[in-house]
Amino acid sequence: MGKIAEELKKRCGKEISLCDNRELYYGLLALVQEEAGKREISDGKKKVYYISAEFLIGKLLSNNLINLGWYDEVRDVLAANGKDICQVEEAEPEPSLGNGGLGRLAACFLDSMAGLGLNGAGIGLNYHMGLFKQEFEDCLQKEMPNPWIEDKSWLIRREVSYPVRFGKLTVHSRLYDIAVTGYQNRTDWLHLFDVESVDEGIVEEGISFDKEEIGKNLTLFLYPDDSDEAGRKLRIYQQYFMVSNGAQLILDECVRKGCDLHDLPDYAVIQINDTHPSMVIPELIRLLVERGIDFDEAVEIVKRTCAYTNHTILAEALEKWPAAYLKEVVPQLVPIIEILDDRIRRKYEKPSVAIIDRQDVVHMAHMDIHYGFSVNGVAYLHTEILKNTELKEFYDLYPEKFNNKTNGITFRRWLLHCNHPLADFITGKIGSGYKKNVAELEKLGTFDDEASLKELLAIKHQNKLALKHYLMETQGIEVDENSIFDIQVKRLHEYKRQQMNALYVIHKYLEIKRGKVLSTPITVIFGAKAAPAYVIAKDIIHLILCLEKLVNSDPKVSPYLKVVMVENYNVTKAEKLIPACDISEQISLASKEASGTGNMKFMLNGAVTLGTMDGANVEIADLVGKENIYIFGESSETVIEHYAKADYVSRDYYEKNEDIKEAVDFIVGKELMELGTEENLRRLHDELLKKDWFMTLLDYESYAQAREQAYKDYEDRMEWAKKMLVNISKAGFFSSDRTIEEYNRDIWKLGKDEQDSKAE
Ligand code: 26Q
Repeated sequence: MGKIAEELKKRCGKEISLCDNRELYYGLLALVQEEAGKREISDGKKKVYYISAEFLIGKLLSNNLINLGWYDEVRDVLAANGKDICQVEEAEPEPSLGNGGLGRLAACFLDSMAGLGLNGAGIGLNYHMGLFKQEFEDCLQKEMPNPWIEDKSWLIRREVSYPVRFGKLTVHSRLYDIAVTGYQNRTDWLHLFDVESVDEGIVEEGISFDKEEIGKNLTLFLYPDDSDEAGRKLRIYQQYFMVSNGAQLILDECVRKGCDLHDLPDYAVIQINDTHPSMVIPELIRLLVERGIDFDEAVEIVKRTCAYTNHTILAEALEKWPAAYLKEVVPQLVPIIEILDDRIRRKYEKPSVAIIDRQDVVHMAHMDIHYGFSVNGVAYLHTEILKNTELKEFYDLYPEKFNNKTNGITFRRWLLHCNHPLADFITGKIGSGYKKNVAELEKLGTFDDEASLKELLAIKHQNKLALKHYLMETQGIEVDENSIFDIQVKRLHEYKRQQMNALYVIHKYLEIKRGKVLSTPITVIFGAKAAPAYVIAKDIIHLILCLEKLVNSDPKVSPYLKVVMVENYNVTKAEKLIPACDISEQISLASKEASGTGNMKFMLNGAVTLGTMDGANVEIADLVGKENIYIFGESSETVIEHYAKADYVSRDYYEKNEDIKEAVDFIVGKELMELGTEENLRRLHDELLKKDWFMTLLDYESYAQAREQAYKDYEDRMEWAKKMLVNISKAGFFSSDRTIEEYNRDIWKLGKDEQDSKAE
C-alpha cells in the first residue's frame, strides 16, 4: 500500500473501502492540512498583504490535491477501494466568501502567489453564511442562508486575537487561517478574522436578521443588504473590523521580523482590493502614531506601503460614506481622515479631488489615490478609461501612480481541475511544461490537423454530455448534447445585459413558432444571482425563468431551443458549465465591464466569445484575431459620448426595428403574463422603453446579427474546432501567474530572496 493510502486510512480510522464519502473528505482534509502546514513560506523580508472583503475560494480539496501533486494517486487509491473522487468532492461544502469577479480574482491571486513562491497572505473576514443561497420559487429569486462551516473544515483556529474598538464598544477578534497551497510549491495563508460572539440563531426569515446587534452579526453575512441605514452601517463595522485586525497583524508580524516601524515599507506592501478595505489607510496611521511615530511620518510611511486596485467605473459602486456614519461607528478615524482631507484641500484647488465633499461625504477611492503609491485598473481599456475619463483629474495630479494590470485566472482550477480531458489532450500534444509556464500553450496552435481537431470536438462533446446529466439531476431539465451550448453566467446586472440575451431568446422563440426551424438546436444557459435589493435585476431573473417555462414546454419550439436558468450559480457550478460551453456571452455595454474574468475561463476551455469591445474582451480579440471571436456593438468611445450628451433614447430603437418592438412587447404579452407576475414584467418593460440606462436596444441589432453568424459558422465543425484551438492556445496571457508577476515587478517589488521557487 502506498504512503498516501496508509496515511488516509490512519486519518479515517478504518479501511478506505469502509468509509463513506464524507469520512473520506474529512480524512483527506486532515492529510492535506498537515502537509500544507509543513510547506509554509516564512522566509523573506518583504511580504505582500492582499486585503479584500471577498475571497471566493470555491471548494478546496481537489485544488489542493492538484497543487500538492497528489491528485492522481489519491484518485487511484480511492478507485482501488471502490470510491470515486468526484463523489468525495461532492461532500465538501462550498465556502461562499465572495459575490463574483472581485472575490474570485482575489482567490486566483492567492493561488498564483503561492505557486510563484511569493511571500504573501490574504486578509479578509470569515463570514459564517457567506453570500446567500439562491432558490427559485414561482419564477422568482429567493435568498436563503448558506452556512458552510462544519466542525471539521479548512479553517484552522489560531491563538491570535486583537481588540477592535467601535466608539464605546470593543470586540475581540479571533483569527482563522486557511492554507493556500502553491502549485508544486509552498504554502501561503489566507487570514480570516471572526468574532466568537457571532450568533447564527439571530437569522430570521430568509436572510433577514437584527442589524443592530453588532456582536452577534458582525461576520454573519457577506455584505448584508445595504438598502437601509442599519445595513450600510453594518458594512462599515465589517470593513473596519477587517482592516483594524489586518493592520494589527501586519505591524505585529513586521516587528517580530525585526522591523523598525520607520522602515515598514521595506517589510510590507498592502494591496487594497477595491475601496472596501480603504480604511486601512487611516487605521495604519492611527496605529503607527499610537506606537510612537510622528503623525507626518506615519502618513509618509503609509503612503509608501499601500497600493489600490480599482475594479469598477460604475458611479454607484464607488464607495462613499456619510461622515456622520463614520463618526458613529469609527470615531477614532474621523479626525485622521479630516487631516488627510485638509492637506489635499490646501494643496489642490479643485473640490472634486477632495476626500470629504461639501455634503460631508467621504470618498474612499480619493483617499486611496492620494495616500497610496499605486493605482491600477484591471484591463487595458479599463485603465485607459480611468486615466482619460473617470479618474482624469487624479491622473493629471499623479500620472506616475497609474498602471494597468490585466486580470488573470489560475489555470490549476480553471483547466487542470475543471477539465481533465482537455488538460490531458494538451499534455499529450505539448507536454506538461505549460502547467508551470503558460506561454508554452501557444505551441498547441500547430495541432490543427484533422485528427487533433476531431479529438478536441470529442472532448467538448464529452463535457456537454456530463453537463447534460448534471442539469437533469439537479434541475430536471433535459437538454440536447448535440445542440449549441450558449452560456452567460455571471452576477446579474443591467450593464452585463442578460436582458439583451433574453430578448434574443424571445426573438428566436417567435421565429421557430412561425416555422423557421434551426438546423442545429440551441441551448441557452444562464446563471446569475441578483443583489437582494436590486429590483430590476430580479425582474430580469423573473423574465428568464418565465421564458424557461414557456420555451421548454412548447412541443413545437423545444426540439430547437431550450432555456436553462441554473439555480444558485457558484464556483462549483462554474466548474461544470465552463468546460461544456460552445459560445461564451460577454455582452456588457462597452466601457462598463472593468475586465471580466469569466471570459478568460471560457476561452481557456475552448469556447468562442460573442462579445462587445469591453474589458478584457478587447485583449482577447487582439490575441485571437477577428476570425476567432464575434465582436458586435458600439465602441466605448461612442457609449461614453452618449452618456456625456445624454442623447440615447431607447424608444427610437424600439420604433425603428420590428424585431426589437416585437421582442420587447412580448415581455408584457399574454403568454408570459400567464406564467409570470404582471408587476415584475411590466416594470421591466417600462424600464427598457423609458430608461434603458445600459443601452440594450442600442446594440440589439448588431448583437442578433453576430449571434446568427456564430451559429452559422458552428455548422462547419472543422472550422469551428480551429477557432476553439486558437482560443485555447492564446489563453496563456490570461494566467494569473502572469498578472501576479506583473504586480510584483511593478508594485510589490518583493526581492529575489523573498521568492523561493523550490518545493521543500
Ligand atoms: C459597494 C458599495 C456598497 C455595497 C457593495 C459594494 C460592492 C460590492 C461588490 C461593490 C463592488 C463589488 C464587486 C465588484 C466586482 O466584482 N467587480 C468586478 O471585478 C472583476 C475583477 O477585477 C472584474 O473582472 C469585473 O469586470 C468587475 O465587475
